Amino acid sequence: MEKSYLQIARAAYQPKLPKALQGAVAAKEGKPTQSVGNQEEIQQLFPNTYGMPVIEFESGEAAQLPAINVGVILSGGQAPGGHNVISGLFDGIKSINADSRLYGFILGPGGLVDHNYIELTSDIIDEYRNTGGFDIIGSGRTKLEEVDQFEKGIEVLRQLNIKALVIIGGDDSNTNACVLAEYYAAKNYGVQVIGCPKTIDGDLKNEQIETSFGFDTACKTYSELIGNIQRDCNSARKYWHFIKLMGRSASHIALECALQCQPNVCLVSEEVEAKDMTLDDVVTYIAKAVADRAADGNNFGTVLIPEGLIEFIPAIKKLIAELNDILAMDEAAEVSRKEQIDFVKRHLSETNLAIFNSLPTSVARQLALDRDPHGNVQVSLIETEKLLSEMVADKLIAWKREGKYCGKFAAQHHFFGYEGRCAAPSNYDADYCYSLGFNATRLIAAGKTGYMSIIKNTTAPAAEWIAGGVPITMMMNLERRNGKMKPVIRKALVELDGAPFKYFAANREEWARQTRYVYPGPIQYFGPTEVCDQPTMTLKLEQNK
Ligand code: FBP
Repeated sequence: MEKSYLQIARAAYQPKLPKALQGAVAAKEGKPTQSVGNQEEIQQLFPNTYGMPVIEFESGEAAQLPAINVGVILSGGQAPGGHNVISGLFDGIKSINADSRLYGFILGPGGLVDHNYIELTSDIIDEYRNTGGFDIIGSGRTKLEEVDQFEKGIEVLRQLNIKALVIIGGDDSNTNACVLAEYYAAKNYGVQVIGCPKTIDGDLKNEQIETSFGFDTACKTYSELIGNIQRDCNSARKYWHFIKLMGRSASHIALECALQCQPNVCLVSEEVEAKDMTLDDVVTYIAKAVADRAADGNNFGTVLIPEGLIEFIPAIKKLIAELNDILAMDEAAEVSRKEQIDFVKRHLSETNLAIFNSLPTSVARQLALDRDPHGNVQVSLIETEKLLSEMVADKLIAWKREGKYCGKFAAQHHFFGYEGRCAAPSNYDADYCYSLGFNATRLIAAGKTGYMSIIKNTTAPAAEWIAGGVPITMMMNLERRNGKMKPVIRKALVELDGAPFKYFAANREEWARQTRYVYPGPIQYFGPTEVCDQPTMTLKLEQNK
């Protein structure tokens, strides 16, 4: 494989570990835990893995442990740092016993079911240390939820003498990890299942999980690009840039990029929902910012749009909920793709049908078409940035006629998502991911199953990070998915009373009218620590640092 100079230099980087993981560990167990919601139901569904304590590792006494074979799966969307989780796992099991082996299942959970795997040897691992991407074994979105799949899985796990499986994924994949852990525990199959918190979306976080890995690098990559656009925009002074940012439902990425770049407008879906805004309210809000700047002679600006916005406009949210139920009906499976729109229209209630018909055809189509395997609308396929800029343009024409606006409006559109998911991990993600993987092997050695690997206190230097595990059931509640109530990890949305949003809200009027752009520049891997090792603004504000 040919490599860039940065790749070669970066391969030699040794990620940092928390002090507690630098030698032998002892597990300190907390009190029994409860799920965040629907406690009785979750306990009934997970009798073997419910109520376990939170674990924190401390330095312990060295012991001779037997070799252990571990399997690893990358699940869902790519996130920077996945390769470091795997190299942390590899180094972790080798430090337990040099004869331990690591197997990677190819292209996500499907690899386990189809018995598609490779052994990850040191030659392979060394090629991928500190690199972005998931290409070492590939990823996939197959949903592990059927007994047949679990049984197919155990066949290959037994064949390879694998005693523990590590699933690196987001909220949905870790929910499945928990279901699998429970199943194998109930059957006494002797295979532990451990999760690792991954997703650029930043929505897998709670009191125990500070952040999901990849969020840091992805936001820094998008912020570099937004900063570059802002320089261009402030140089040419003739365009409004409408920038949609990945992140699925939650607006964490858009908010973090706004904190880093100080754009003129940033929409936060959670606020749109809380204020019960209509699509027209959102358009008016942006058009007002455009008109105000035009009054000062500034016919340029930037608008950040979270990709899930459309789902949070209350009327559209209700429409999507009904569409989900319609698409989950048995008859829906019989309908051809061509007939799908007519099928949903026949079943929609009068109010939702009116909203559906009022949407631009491309948006309506996307909302009515297939869901991903976890039942989510594929929001990355909806061109909200174009929809909004067209509606803003129409409103400005009307305002011009009424004498309320006098300016020029020309828009450019961007969607940043895939550009950041495989970036070379920042120092933060390189260290965090390596620690998550290494730590997972300590949970395995401690005999745990149904836990997620956690690393906390990450705004402090890495040596002071706290390592441990959280029972996955602790993060669960029941939610409606594909027309049925299911146990799932509660998604963390932007909290409107949280410090990151409050900071943004306190400054946004000034950022809207004035030109207060910040240009973060590219991620730096070598150089002064204040340039290379900054955590996200979200994390710093959340932790009051
Ligand atoms: P995960 O939740 O699996 O980490 O995926 C994150 C994500 O990048 C979302 O932000 C985005 O909506 C989605 O994946 C895109 O999915 P796909 O990769 O299938 O196009």
